[in-house]
Amino acid sequence: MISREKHDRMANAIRFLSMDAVEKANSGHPGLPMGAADVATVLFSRYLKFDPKAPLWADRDRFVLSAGHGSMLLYSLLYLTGYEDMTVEDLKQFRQLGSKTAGHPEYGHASGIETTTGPLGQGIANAVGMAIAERKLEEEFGSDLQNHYTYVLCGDGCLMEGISHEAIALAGHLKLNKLVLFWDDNNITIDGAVSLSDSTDQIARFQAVHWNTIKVDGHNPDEIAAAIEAAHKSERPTFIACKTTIGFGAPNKAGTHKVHGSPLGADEIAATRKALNWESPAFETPADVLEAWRAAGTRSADARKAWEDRLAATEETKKSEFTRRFAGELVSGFDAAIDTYKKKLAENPPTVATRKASEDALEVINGVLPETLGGSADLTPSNNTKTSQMKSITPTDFSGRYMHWGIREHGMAAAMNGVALHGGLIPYSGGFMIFSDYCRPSIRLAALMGIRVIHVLTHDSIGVGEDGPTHEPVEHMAALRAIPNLLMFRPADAVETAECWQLALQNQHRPSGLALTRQNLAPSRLDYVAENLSAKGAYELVAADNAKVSIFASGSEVELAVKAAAELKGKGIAARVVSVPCVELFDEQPDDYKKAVIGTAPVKIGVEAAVRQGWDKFIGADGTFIGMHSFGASGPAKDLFKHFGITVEAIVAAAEAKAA
Ligand SMILES: Cc1ncc(C[n+]2csc(CCOP(=O)(O)OP(=O)(O)O)c2C)c(N)n1
Repeated sequence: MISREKHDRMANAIRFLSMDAVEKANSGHPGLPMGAADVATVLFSRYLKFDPKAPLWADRDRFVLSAGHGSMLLYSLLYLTGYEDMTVEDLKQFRQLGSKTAGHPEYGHASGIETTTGPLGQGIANAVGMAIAERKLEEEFGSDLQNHYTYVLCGDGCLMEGISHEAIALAGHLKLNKLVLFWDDNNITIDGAVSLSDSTDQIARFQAVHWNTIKVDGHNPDEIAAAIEAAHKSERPTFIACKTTIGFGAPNKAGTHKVHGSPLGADEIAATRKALNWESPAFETPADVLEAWRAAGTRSADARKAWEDRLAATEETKKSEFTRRFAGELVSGFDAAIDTYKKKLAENPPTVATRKASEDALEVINGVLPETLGGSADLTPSNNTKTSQMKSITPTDFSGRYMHWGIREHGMAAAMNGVALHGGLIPYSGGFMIFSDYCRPSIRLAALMGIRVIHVLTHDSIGVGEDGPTHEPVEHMAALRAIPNLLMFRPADAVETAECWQLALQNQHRPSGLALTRQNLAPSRLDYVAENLSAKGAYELVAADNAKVSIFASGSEVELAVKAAAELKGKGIAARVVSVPCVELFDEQPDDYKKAVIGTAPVKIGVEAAVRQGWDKFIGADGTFIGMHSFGASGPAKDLFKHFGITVEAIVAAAEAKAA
């Protein structure tokens, strides 16, 4: 039992480390760690199941600091509870270049940071994904191996962001009862009082989406503890509104926005020391307090050992499957399954839309990889993401493998990040490519974190047709290609689609997007080739001796390029075709490969039903680009391609004009 006095001193240790680190960095947010220190102390010292000696323990509780600007709260906790890779030195390096203690928590910088937070609201949705993963894996592997809570701490800002609503509505619907959200209800944001911009009744809001709601004094450890215990008994996710004072303890600045985003200053820190009766110098935690915190850090060591014993005693096949899944490794027969499928495609190359080709590839993939968690943002029949193996997940049945995310692209993408971060599952989504804009912040974070989430982005150009310009991506390929570490695939036919899926799955530390067509495409890869030709990002599809013209194209425009090359040949102009399924992978090839692919033909033409941006690396500034220069339009797809001049004739004419 932790006495009130001890609790207060433990919480104050967080407050002072946070104040001191922000002061030293002369940058950061002391207000949240000071205000939320009591909530965090109760959670970490009494309830959170974690072991700093085994930070990746698959059955640990997850803690997400959604209000990432309060990062010093998390760093203080990691240091105090005894994570070996978080030292006082690290705290002193807060916000410095190359330090683990970045301005906002960054996944991978130090153990115990479960996700990258900072963009408000993302952490809530990540946590929903983690809770989904836990529930799904408990269903699959049993509660002996998976049975943990997901806790998340958010502020007013997280709750104002729209993504929070997408996430909590889904969590309430799915009855994710092992999800507990603490709201640091301090009434303050950057501009001042919350009342400047919001008057939401948050309790009513959470009740409306079927959460269990509890209100506590966020500085009263007994009330906080009682709320957590009530949450553990709930059949729904629990929202704990914790009334707190931002910057708690600072005599002159607490309760004001002045403590939100700037150091307290030496005078105010000295006054806080006095007010909280804290005598230790900066960055020093009194021995008895550190000891209490270290004891909190060893609380779950026995539970972890017991879990390891249970895993060791698990039947061999199940055990190795569980271990493989959490290591993120694919089954050994995965590549062989794709290879067999490629052989089958070569026997009878299909004319299909790549969204359909993706479904066919997924039929093979989902047959061999039980860890895929498919889904769609309410576009299942259009995205073709649900294969025969996939039963829908429902609030009462998590034995399925298919998520109906609802019309919530942003929440979906962020929750998928949470699923991937949790481990044990590979999430892939479905959505219209145009609405990648709606989930771009989460795709960006997946890329920043280096996690494997896969976005199936169908209806990838004016090929959408009648739905018109609101639904026709134009700048999206370029915009997505601009995100570092994201692999954007735009396959040209069924074989490339299978290859791109293979690459997306093999890349354990990168997210991927697959841009897929609505309209049918003629096959461009007619012969079986064992090698994954898409792996180099771009390759010569049609060769020509002494080529005068090189045509570079991706996706649906490869078919046009191939036809144009054949016509040019008939006219005595030698033209080669390069298929470009993934610009990022091409960029990573050695220079001599890139040179060979770009070739020496004097005329270079790029074809993609999208904006030119990015294509100059293939065709040069003086190359010809056949693509989009404006928004699309509504009409049958074939009329649109003609209207916007993306045709075989246009390619041939451009080549003739320049090759002459
Ligand atoms: C999506 C997003 N928009 C804006 C910001 C910048 N920002 C950081 S903290 C903050 C205010 C948050 O207020 P609150 O959640 O109440 O935090 P507190 O003031 O209690 O620390 C803002 C606007 C951000 N990090 N993310």
